[in-house]
Amino acid sequence: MSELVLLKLGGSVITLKDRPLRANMRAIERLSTEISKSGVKKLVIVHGGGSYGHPLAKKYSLVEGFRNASQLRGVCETHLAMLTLNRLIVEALLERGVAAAPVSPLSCAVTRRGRLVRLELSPVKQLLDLGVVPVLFGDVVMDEELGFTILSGDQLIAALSMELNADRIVLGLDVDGLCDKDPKQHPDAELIEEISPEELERLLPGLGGSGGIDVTGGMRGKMAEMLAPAKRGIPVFLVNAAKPGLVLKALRGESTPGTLIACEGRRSR
Ligand code: IP8
Repeated sequence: MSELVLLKLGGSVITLKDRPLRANMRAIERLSTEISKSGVKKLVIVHGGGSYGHPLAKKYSLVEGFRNASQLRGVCETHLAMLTLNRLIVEALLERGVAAAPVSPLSCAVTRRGRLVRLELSPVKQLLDLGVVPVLFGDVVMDEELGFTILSGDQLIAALSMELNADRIVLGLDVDGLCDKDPKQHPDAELIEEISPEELERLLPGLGGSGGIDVTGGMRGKMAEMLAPAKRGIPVFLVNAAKPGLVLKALRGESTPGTLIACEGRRSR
């Protein structure tokens, strides 16, 4: 049986974060080439929102849920912007011979107070069985209590990894991995090469939260989402996707600079 790998493409890598609705096509094309060369047979991709999702989600206060009808346009605009970014990624993959299909979380996920309570995964499973790469994304979703909210790609990939019994998660970020302190505030922060989920939990309060346009929690939010899969024995590898070749190596399971979150005994890269 081929191993199942889940890959997150961070929004800050695939978009130009300070320029609303601008994709980083050079990065998308390079990463699509790396994915096509990786030889991974069973792959699910989840991408972030970057400058397509976050500025609109912030403008219309979508995380907080329904307050007034003027936000409804924002729900639609945000989803449409995410579909546009998703299409650019899927097209780049198809051009490189990767059979990839868009899967929209708005149509298969429901949250309650921001946490996933339902996820219809039969289409994703069937795509995988056929050898197609489902490409999902952080999205605006319907919420049972709030009306709507933003589901981060990180919460989604964590849930997918557990529902699909993934063998590992690769998180492609715009930084080298996890540092022992917030590197934006502490220039002496050092990269952590390996960490257990229990040690990570202890570090969480000191990690950087949301900054700039990010509405979904920054590094602290990201790491909090990774605790559950890591505790279940799914290794999570953080790698700098802005540096050419590292995602390719991580997908192949080759040794590469980054941070591995894994229980003792699962610490092979
Ligand atoms: O970039 C958020 O997903 P993330 C998506 O993975 C939107 O946090 C629509 C802001």
